[in-house]
Amino acid sequence: MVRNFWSYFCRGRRKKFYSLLLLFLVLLNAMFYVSFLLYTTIQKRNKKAWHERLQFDQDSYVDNSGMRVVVGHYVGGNSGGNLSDDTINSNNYAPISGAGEGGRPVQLSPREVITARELYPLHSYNILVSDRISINRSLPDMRSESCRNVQYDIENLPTATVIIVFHNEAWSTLMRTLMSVLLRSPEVLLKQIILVDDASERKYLGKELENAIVNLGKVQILRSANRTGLVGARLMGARAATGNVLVFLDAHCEVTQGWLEPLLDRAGSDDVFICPHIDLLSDDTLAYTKSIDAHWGAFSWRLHFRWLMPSKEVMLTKTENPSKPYPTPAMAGGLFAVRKSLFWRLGGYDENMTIWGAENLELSWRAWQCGARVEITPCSRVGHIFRRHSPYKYPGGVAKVLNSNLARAASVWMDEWADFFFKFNPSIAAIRDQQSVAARIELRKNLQCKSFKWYLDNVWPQHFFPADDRWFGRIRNEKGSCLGVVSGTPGLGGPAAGVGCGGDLDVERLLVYTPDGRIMADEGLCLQQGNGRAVWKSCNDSKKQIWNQKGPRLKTQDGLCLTQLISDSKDGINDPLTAKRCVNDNGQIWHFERVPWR
Ligand code: UD2
Ligand code: MN
Repeated sequence: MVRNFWSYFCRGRRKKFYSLLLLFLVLLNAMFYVSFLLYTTIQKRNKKAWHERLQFDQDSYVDNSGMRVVVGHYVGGNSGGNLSDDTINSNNYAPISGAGEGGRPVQLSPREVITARELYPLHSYNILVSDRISINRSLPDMRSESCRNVQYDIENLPTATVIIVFHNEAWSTLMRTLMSVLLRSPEVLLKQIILVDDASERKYLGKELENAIVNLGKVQILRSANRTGLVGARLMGARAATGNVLVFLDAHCEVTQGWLEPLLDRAGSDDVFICPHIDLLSDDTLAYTKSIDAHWGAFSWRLHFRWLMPSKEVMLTKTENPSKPYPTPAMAGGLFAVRKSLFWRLGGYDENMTIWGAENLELSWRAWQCGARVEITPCSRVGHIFRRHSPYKYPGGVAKVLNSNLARAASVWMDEWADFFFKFNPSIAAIRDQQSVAARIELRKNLQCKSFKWYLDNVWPQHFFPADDRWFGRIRNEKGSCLGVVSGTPGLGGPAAGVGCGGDLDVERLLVYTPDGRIMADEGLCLQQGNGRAVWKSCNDSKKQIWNQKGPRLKTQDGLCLTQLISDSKDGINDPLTAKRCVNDNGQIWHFERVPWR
């Protein structure tokens, strides 16, 4: 047949030629097909938002608003693993021309990746990559069009003292932070830069650092004799500041064009702690990526800082006036500007907070409750390396350090909600009495600060904490299991299921039920009617998050009943939940078991 086919067209040499041609065409076609496949895969990958393209470990995740949320942060005590003293103490900064310019990622060869992995615990970011990028690298202008159009009266802005505290920071990241400030701040506005060394042990941060900054003018180093922590170090810097406005930065940041003016413009008003919009410097490639426009800061029941979607009102002002600073319930803590007089008038920092943690919440509550504000300006863009673990030691242990700081902040500022926090965190309650907070309570009294209730009602009415006008407890199904979040990653939500009920202190099983019918869990998750199963989703205004209590049933807006299905799982937990036509079924009967929250 095939033979006949060929002989129909041609014979001999011609036949050979045509067979080759056909083969060639088939090959060409295959090549096109493969390239097409490759192209579409790459396209598909690139179509995904940047944050979906990144892969994180269990300790961090990207939440609904696209912000990287660091969860397992409190892992201290890893100061380099088995690395030699030589490695730990040497400065291997060796920039390669063009590497990382324009904020682009730096890729390593497979062999280098192995070395980079070994060195990673030293700083909890890729030091090999950082050492290749010039400390003067260029960055794109990250501002929106409307921010670029704002005109500042530079001559009349207050001056800045930039304070950068560090403990065992890498040379290249510290210097890049410093140089980015020097390169991108108007000369007249930058009064001084103070580096505060919190008792670093690394050799290169000694004389070598001093030599490096000696000719930079404006830059000075203060050194703390003992490891005090970031609060002590920042206070040291603040005491030495001669500028009108204090601007704090972590030691692994890069500021972009126009970063300083909007901060000083707003800080001039003397009633606000103003934060830049924090972008992301990848801990792996050091690429500079924008973080999502719509975010503000808050915290979970355990008082872990979280980025969340801002309120509806804020979203509206953001659309109407994208260059306007907007309020945030809490600040991340590391990057902010404040008029020096306001900083001291409101009591600086709680000096008894050591090493790391909780000072950002304490400062945010103090600011709001004592008559000032905390805001984010979208026009100041600063990149920061968010890390999964703390690379440095916590003298006395991470838990003790962090818990003491949290206990201090909660006891002074949270009123009834401090009782809630301590009740469900007994290990922190146990050290509550060891904190001497009399001076801070005195400060609160002298400043005539408002209550935590006022703060929740006015600054963060969207909060997911229990309150007197909300029901709090366990919601148990007639079939035995309880409503609860099963996802291993806090804040991520996912399909809802009936889970084991646990005891009264089992905070994962405890829920808030609001008067308007929202079932809220910790981390700002609300039970939502999904397409099939019910799901845990970030609380929002959707009607699908409203569950009306009708007798023992929970009904959706369209009259369906929240139903506990029974799957074949033997332990009786993780049985799917859904909204179904209401029938005579025990899976639709829910018992509200109140648990006192304080
Ligand atoms: C965030 C804040 C950080 C601080 C912290 C809570 C941002 C971007 N970062 O965690 O500023 O508010 O939450 O406490 O908002 N350091 C010392 N001495 C120490 C420990 C740390 O000087 O004993 C320095 C450290 O070198 C760094 C800065 O303090 O420059 C912040 O520490 P971090 O980067 O480990 O904190 P981060 O960003 O995870
Ligand atoms: Mn940091």
